[in-house]
Amino acid sequence: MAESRFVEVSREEPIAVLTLNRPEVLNALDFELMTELADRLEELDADPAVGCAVLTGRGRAFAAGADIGEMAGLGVVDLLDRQPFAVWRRIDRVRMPLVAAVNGYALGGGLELAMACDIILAAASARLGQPEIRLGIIPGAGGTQRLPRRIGRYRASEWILTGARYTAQEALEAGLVNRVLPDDQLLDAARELARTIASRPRQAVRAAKEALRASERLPLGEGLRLEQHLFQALFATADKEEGMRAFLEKREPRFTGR
Ligand code: DAK
Repeated sequence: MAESRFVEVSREEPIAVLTLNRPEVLNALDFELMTELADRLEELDADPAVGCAVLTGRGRAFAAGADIGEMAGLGVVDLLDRQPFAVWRRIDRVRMPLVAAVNGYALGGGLELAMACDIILAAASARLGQPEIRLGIIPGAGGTQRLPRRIGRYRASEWILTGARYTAQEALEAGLVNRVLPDDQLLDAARELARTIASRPRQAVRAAKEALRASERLPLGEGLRLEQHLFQALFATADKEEGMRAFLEKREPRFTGR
């Protein structure tokens, strides 16, 4: 795996832990960091030995948003030329599940990155929000679409229109995070959850992720059709045979990912 400046990868098969490592600026997401993150995630996604990844941040932040220093120098032509949105689409296309372990600030693009993951665990001291409005912009990596779908339109309106920061407990009550953990237990809890997911049959896990993510964009009828197709496809896998046979034989299944 290639070396990264800002994204540390710890392979702990069958999982991997990716740590955003730019703590001096609270892991501000500049173009280089985002590109490295997409590169590393794609490499891990293509690796059959890895079934789930944890994403977290070094220091006081998960990520305090896009790099304001970098953004300040950009005009609209730079956005059109550099296509900064493309790297976010690459992260959205990762097929293995991602667990966000939000260890501190998750603001703006940092929260959008957490929301691009499939499950969010938060440390008790974490602070979350979409402060873009204070800078004269709006969320640009999914916040206006994903936040209302996750916490409801009125609550999302308040978060996005005020730019306020919220505690992990408030995020839990809003339904934005799965669990709040004492700070020193966050990473172990995320690892354990990731290991459980990685132990499940790989093709079924991917299919479930695809269907779950589609539920946010497809009308119900189309979503149900997608679910049916994915369900049917799994009947061609060896792991479906093994999973059901193991149940009937009252033994632990031995999945191969095939
Ligand atoms: N960018 C650059 N530097 C940042 C930063 C950021 N987002 N956040 C913090 N830093 C830097 C600070 O400037 C400071 O650097 P030095 O002064 O030491 O050189 C260092 O990190 C420590 O921060 P503070 O001194 O401010 O620490 P405090 O504890 O006092 O405050 C804070 C922590 C998180 C409350 C504060 O740092 C803060 O408010 N940070 C900015 C949060 C913010 O506004 N984030 C939203 C940015 S807008 C897009 C996709 C996504 C986006 C845009 C486009 N496309 C696909 C095109 C997303 C946009 C955003 O996220």
